[in-house]
Amino acid sequence: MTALPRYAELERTAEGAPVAWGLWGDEDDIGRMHLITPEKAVEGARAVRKGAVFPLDIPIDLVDPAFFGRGSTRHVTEGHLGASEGEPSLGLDDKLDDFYLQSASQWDSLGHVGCAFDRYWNGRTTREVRGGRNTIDHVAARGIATRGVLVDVADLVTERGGPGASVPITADDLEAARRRAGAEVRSGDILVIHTGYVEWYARQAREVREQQADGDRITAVGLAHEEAVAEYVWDLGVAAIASDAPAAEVWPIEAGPGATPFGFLHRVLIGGLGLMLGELWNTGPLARDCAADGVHEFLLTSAPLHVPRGIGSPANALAVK
Ligand code: UVW
Repeated sequence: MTALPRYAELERTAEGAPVAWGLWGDEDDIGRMHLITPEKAVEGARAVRKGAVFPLDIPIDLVDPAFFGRGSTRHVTEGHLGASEGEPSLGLDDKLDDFYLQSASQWDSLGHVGCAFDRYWNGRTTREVRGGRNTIDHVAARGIATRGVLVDVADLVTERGGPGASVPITADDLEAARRRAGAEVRSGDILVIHTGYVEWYARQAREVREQQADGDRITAVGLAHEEAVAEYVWDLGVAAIASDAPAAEVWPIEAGPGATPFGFLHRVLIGGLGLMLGELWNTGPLARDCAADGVHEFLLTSAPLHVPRGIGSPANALAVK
């Protein structure tokens, strides 16, 4: 395809949000995922050198209580073929009760948050998204295999008060971490950002977890609410970004007229720029390996659940070095 416009060339909504609607045609549902071509899978595979595999999903029930008013997943095992509960049986089945597709390591599809009220990626309405436009099944049908690059900001986050505090990561922080890693980022890569949040969360007592689960009290590290972040990510050329933070962006969001539209970056990144967000990924072991061997690139694969009209999905992601 022809080169993408630079961020500065993008159209703007009346509110000042950059929009890339129509860039991949009016029928597009996946936005920047188009940048992941067969050549990117080959490029990712070339980054595999030692056969080390890093599963990037946290346990499905690690986040408890659930964030943002969602239900907490409960795993239930049942006897198969009519076996009585609790009795020895020939077989077993199981299910996840109250399983929210965004409750653990996840992808936010382009149907998750709109650029403005009732205006989702590519100008779609809420009704159209509920009907299956911009939804995760379009990505699930392709699968994801590309080159991944990890940037590690965990130390600076700790210095600034820790991942469980409202610590913004700026575009300059990301660029400094990229330079430290000596990692070139190329078109169609997925940028994985290690903040330390998930591992910090796993160590917390119930009281802190309850505070993090409360939408009015949660404080969490994430991308800064500033336009420079959107510009940096767009011009970097990545297909998507993922991190171990609960909402990718710093929390709480900023409301009020002066804060629109960058006070809630989901609106700009997902709804305006067509960029899927990975959240709550298990980045710690991968980050430590990258620090140890100095190699920050890898093959990144992810198979979102094929849920027709799905808004999010477990990431089912692997990094292979
Ligand atoms: C919100 O949209 C609040 O968060 P998430 O992206 O985790 O679903």
